[in-house]
Amino acid sequence: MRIVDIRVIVTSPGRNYVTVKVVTDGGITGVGDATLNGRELAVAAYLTEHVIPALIGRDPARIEDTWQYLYRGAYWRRGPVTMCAIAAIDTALWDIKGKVAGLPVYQLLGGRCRDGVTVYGHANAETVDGVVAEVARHVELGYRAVRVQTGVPGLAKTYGVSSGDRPYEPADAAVPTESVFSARRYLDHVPSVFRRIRAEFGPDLMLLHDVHHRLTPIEAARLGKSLEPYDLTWMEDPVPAELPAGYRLIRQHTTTPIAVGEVFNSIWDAQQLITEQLIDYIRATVVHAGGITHLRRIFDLANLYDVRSGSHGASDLSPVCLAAALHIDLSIPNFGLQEHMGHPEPAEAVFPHTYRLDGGYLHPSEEPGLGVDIDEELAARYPYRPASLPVSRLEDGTLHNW
Ligand code: KDG
Ligand code: MG
Repeated sequence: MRIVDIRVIVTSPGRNYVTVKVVTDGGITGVGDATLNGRELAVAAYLTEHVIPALIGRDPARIEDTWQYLYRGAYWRRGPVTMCAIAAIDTALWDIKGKVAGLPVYQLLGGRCRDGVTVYGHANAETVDGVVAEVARHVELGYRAVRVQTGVPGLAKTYGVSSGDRPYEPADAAVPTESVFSARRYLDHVPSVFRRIRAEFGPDLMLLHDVHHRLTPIEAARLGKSLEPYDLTWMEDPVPAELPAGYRLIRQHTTTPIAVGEVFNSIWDAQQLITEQLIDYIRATVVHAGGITHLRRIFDLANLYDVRSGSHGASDLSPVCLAAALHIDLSIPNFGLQEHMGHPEPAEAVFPHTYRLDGGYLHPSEEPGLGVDIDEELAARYPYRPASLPVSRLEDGTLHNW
């Protein structure tokens, strides 16, 4: 079997997505997600100019060798653009292998380790009353775990909170918009939100919160400590992860579990946090961390150190990525939680899929391969629209982490 064509499909059914379709001489095709929010065309160009020409004529069955060829074989390696491109090709090759074998990908990965994939949904609102209603809506839908984000008094816009009644979408303009953050206002407010939510919903519901890299280590330690009475499942990305020592400091002060890694691209980004047991959940996922092949490697390392998976699953990770993530989630021993934000309605149609949500569980497709595709004709009706992630400043105008 040979690869005869690889198409890069850029489409915007409600938001931008980049998808590769690998075509083989026998007619079997595979898909992979290559979306890097706000930097989509950089990945598309890397694929078109540097990756695809080298892959035509290769045997699609050689997944590991192709991964090594694209990673080790490139002198300029790692980084989000490169790793998204590798991820997309790798995912598509697993899809092809499943179709050739006549098996869903999770069977190729060792088979089922659980009955379903526990997911967490997103409850967000500007006010505490509003977010209570949103959590109630998720509980009604069957979710067993909910991420809670609210506005902060005194700040015009807060990460994770929708504007109006549209689903939350941070990539909101062609040129980055700006918002203002204050650690003092944020730290004063967040514990009161979780006090209320825990009181309203009792002890069973798993609660999560995303700090989105906004705090310093000592501020994060204070937040973790103040949230302990409300028994969070995790506090996410409390500080940027360039400096793992920051997590050592947070750990010395709080037992609130920590989840990190949605921006990680490789096992090397996660190695120290995992091997020093500085985190509880590793949030790397298929599209940003080198595909199914490499993510399995990260989760295997995590398993040795009692760190569980908690894969990123925001709406900018396409249904192709989610489909692939579910096959991994089902088949690894150390699964923790899977994020489930859902996708814009037109995207659900552009990416026909057979994974399904049942109560608080997602179930991967039972079809051979990943069980997801891209309708290229429909995709062509949604042309790319430039959209950037915002930037964040402190109240005095200093540029901060978004
Ligand atoms: O593209 C960036 C988003 O995927 C990210 O901001 C979402 O932090 C996020 C999350 O936890 O879903
Ligand atoms: Mg996050």
